Amino acid sequence: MRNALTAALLMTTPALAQLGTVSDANATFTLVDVPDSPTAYAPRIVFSADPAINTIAHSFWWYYRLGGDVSESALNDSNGQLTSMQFGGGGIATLEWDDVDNRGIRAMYKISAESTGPTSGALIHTLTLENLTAAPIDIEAFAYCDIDHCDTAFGDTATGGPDRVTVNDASCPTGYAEFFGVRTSGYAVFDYPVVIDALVDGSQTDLMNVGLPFSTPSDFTAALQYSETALQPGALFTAVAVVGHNYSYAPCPAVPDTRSYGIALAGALGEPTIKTLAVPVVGTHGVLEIGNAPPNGTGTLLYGMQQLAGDLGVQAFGLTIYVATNSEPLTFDSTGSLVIPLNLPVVTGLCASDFYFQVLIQDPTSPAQFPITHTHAIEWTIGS
Ligand SMILES: [Ca+2]
Ligand SMILES: [Ca+2]
Ligand SMILES: [Ca+2]
Repeated sequence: MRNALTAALLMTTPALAQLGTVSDANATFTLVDVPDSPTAYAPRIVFSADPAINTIAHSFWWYYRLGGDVSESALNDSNGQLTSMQFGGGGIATLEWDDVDNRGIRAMYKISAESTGPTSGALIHTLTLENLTAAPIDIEAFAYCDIDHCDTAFGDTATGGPDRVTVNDASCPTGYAEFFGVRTSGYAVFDYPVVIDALVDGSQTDLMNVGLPFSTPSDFTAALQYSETALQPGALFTAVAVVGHNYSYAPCPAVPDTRSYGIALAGALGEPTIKTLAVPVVGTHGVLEIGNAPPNGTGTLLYGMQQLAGDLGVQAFGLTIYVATNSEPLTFDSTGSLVIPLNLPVVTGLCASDFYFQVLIQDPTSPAQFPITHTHAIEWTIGS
């Protein structure tokens, strides 16, 4: 149910390829392989942002476990289930699964290589899962990363926790690597292959904040865990993992918030509704849900960083408009609803910004001078 705004914010990329490379100035990411089964090891990747050091990351991948599963599974391409793989401009690669392992979840994995300076950068790994089933589901997601700092599997040490791990190698003392997760529920750090073996061993594994400091120089690997309880049908779950090279990711200090204001205008169906399904957290999708609109009808999303006349709105022709200044057309489904996921990228100036939303709806039963009803308005404060 993507509309034009959503498509634009999700940032689609045109080129199709099997496996490939994306880059943003000095930050380069290459995906070498994709797991061919749910119990496969993580694939090889190449990531570097410092021209003097070839690579800092040897492999990275996502694993998942749904409520009731006895073990974790790798996102994988068995039976050709990887629907699309795109390596596009702007340092963005996207992989999509319409239905992961026929489990009733759609997955989008976006990798964004971002330069943060001549010898520094980040890989932003964003995994978004959508519940396609008719019932709530519990999700555990795992970001696994094998960092080989200084392009050597040996010699690495690490400190930090619980959501941030810093990796050093005495053979290149001026550089460092970082593995960070947004809103994680656990971590594990061990010499290869302890962590990856736990993710593919056929039994249930939860990461109990173990392995730091990682003091004996050796082959660093780590995983971060993300937990979601009762993800509702049609709702999205997002996990973000950042691999930094001479770059330390700073999470947004603002607290995400959402509030309703203004007054809806009802037609014969009663008031059309707008509500927040997922709060606006940087690195995830904030999600709006529109309801009680005419089945298969059309409307317009008003959005922007400005309110009109504050919470009072501007009244004209029997309508009250609360939001300036952008608009996008919407089409509602057969139940008169629409879910709108809005992508909130990590490395942007979105932190602590306020956004405002309202929906106008084509409805000949409107009491206004135009055949239009409208929702009340929503304000988001974007945080972390
Ligand atoms: Ca090393
Ligand atoms: Ca396991
Ligand atoms: Ca390693």
